[in-house]
Amino acid sequence: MMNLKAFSFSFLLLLFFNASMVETHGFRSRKLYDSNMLTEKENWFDQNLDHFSPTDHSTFKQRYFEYLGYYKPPEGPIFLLVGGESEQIGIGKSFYTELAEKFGAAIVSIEHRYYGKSTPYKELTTENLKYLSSKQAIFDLAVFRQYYQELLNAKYNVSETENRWFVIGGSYSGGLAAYFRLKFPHLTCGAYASSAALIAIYNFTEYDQQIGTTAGPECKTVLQEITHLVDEQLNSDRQSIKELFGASKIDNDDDFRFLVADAAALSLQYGFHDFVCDLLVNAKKNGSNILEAYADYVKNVANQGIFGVTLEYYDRLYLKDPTSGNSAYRLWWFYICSEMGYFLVAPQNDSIRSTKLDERYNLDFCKDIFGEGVYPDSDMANTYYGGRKFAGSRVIFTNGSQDPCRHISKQTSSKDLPSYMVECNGCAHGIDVLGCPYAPEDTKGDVCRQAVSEVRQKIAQDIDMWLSDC
Ligand SMILES: *[C@@H]1O[C@H](CO)[C@@H](O)[C@H](O)[C@H]1NC(C)=O
Ligand SMILES: *[C@@H]1O[C@H](CO)[C@@H](O)[C@H](O)[C@H]1NC(C)=O
Ligand SMILES: *[C@@H]1O[C@H](CO)[C@@H](O)[C@H](O)[C@H]1NC(C)=O
Ligand SMILES: *[C@@H]1O[C@H](CO)[C@@H](O)[C@H](O)[C@H]1NC(C)=O
Ligand SMILES: CC(=O)N[C@H]1CO[C@H](CO)[C@@H](O)[C@@H]1O
Repeated sequence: MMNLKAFSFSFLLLLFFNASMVETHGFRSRKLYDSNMLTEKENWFDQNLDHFSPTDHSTFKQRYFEYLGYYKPPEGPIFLLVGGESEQIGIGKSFYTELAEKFGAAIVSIEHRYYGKSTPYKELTTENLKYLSSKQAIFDLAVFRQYYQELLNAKYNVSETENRWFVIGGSYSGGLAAYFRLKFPHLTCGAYASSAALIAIYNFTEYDQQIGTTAGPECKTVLQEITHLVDEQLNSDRQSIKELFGASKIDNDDDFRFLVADAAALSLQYGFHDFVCDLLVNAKKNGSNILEAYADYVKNVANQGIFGVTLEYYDRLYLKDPTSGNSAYRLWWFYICSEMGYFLVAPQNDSIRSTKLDERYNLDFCKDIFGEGVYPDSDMANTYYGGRKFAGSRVIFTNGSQDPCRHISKQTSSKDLPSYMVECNGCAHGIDVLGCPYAPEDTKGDVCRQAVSEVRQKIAQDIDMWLSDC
């Protein structure tokens, strides 16, 4: 959701992707084809609610899935797929599970605390959200790792055995995988962090700038024109412009502005440049109404939740409600608002989004939803995890050349912390895991598929090297 948010894939996207990209972890895909599921059988264990309290020993039920079909007991490695900002419904086939098959690994996948069924509270009041943080989440992984190791030992009648663990995630959960390796290096042999949200940034202006670069000058100009037209019409007739976009229920005008900006950004973040830009550039060239063309696009994207988010994701009145239907949105915003920032503010110069989407907008949004005193401390997050000076080891980072979130991932590459750039038109968020946004027979996708395949080989080599030396 950060707009990272958008780590999401839902049904329609599958039309564009080949089957192997139907994938969950970290990228918030929720709707999977059953045939691609390796398991949907739930398992539960008791997790500590607060890892940092000396006196409170309450627990909650945390959900996980396991798949042992590829496992070569008793020495095969264990791949821990880290749950991110969505509910987990099982383990689906993906590049991650291909790797597990290659290495004879057991696969375990754990749902993130508070999301899906792993929630300690029914009502997500701000008070009840106090145990939702990345710190608690990585301690969850540590506790689970010990628990599951014993469970597996019992299952195979071995004792005192320690399998080689490897943690894997993408986007937000890619960041968690890297943080886990950083804080608990003795519990893993390494981590693979795809398009990871690693560095906290308060004013995340690079996001809008990268969207502009990815869109290209022609499309960017049309997007800016749309922003301008929307701003004008909000001043003259705010109801009818919202109606045009099918978004009458978003009362706050700036929330609406955010929706207008984000709907285009989502396509670009996921490599679907043509999906939005061809439409707009054509409409502009043939003299049709660009606002109407774009409004139709936004309705399509937001009503159907094509990128995993619907109108409610932008609507503070909805988000405010601690019992609202889609709790994942509220949970994600709490993380943004209380910890990391990633405020998608308009850059000072040449922005695509409305300049009204500034720091103040974001702070008010957080305050309206969660109450006074909830605001992020990005500096503190970077102090805790390292930020640009991330000092972990044996973490593989990847980033897509067109992904706006690459700017919060690892900036440099070194032997112990390799960072691979997957470079092509369409190489965007999670590209190495999700695969190319082209149909298999589309020759336009050849460059992309080649780039993905090369990086995947490097990833497998690194994992091989670290597992054999662990
Ligand atoms: C472990 O031991 C139990 C009891 O001795 C036995 O029933 C089971 O088949 C064994 N499992 C494996 C995987 O060897
Ligand atoms: C964020 O941007 C605002 C201007 O929009 C500026 O006043 C503020 O100092 C910036 N904050 C940080 C932490 O960079
Ligand atoms: C102009 O382009 C838009 C977007 O591609 C298309 O939907 C529309 O039919 C075109 N109109 C004309 C008159 O060609
Ligand atoms: C503002 O953006 C334009 C277009 O990208 C660029 O040409 C110009 O140099 C920028 N100005 C500043 C002050 O950064
Ligand atoms: C922001 C960014 O692009 N980060 C890195 C992505 O990966 C390449 C290749 O290692 C790096 O050079 C980039 O700095």
